[in-house]
Amino acid sequence: MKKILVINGPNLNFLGIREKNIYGNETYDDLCELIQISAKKLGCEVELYQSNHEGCLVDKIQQCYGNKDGIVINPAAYTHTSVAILDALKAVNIPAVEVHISDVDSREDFRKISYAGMYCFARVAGEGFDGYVHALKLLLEKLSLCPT
Ligand code: CA2
Repeated sequence: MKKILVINGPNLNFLGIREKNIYGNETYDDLCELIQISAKKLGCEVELYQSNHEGCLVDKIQQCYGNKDGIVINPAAYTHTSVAILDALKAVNIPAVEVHISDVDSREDFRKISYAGMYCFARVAGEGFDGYVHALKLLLEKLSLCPT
């Protein structure tokens, strides 16, 4: 069974509490439940992680080395700033998909740049929570093409 890390960056633990017009009414716990239910249906094992700290996200990505088959990542605001997260993804060198709840390209200009996206083989944006399920499917498809 493929082992996937789903990793979320800063403030996503506030989902469903503020900015509901952009990110919806559902909470981070609801998101985790959706992902785990979908993972079961898709036949993969998912570990979920969220942090507000860049270094913790880097540490968690590094721990994937030799332990995970792929990564689904929403780096949140660090998408647009973090070369450290890009370098960590490059260092572990396993397939990764970038996901965003909102349609980042139709928002402010500063959200158009994505450092993590320079490594990820695919990006899903603007599909709400379902985007995580879409990202998982893309990752599993990719992994089935390159079995280890
Ligand atoms: O659309 C996404 O998933 C984002 O990654 C979310 C980030 C944003 O900086 C990216 O440009 C796009 C922000 C996450 C903040 O989440 C909140 C949730 C509830 C209340 C406040 C913030």
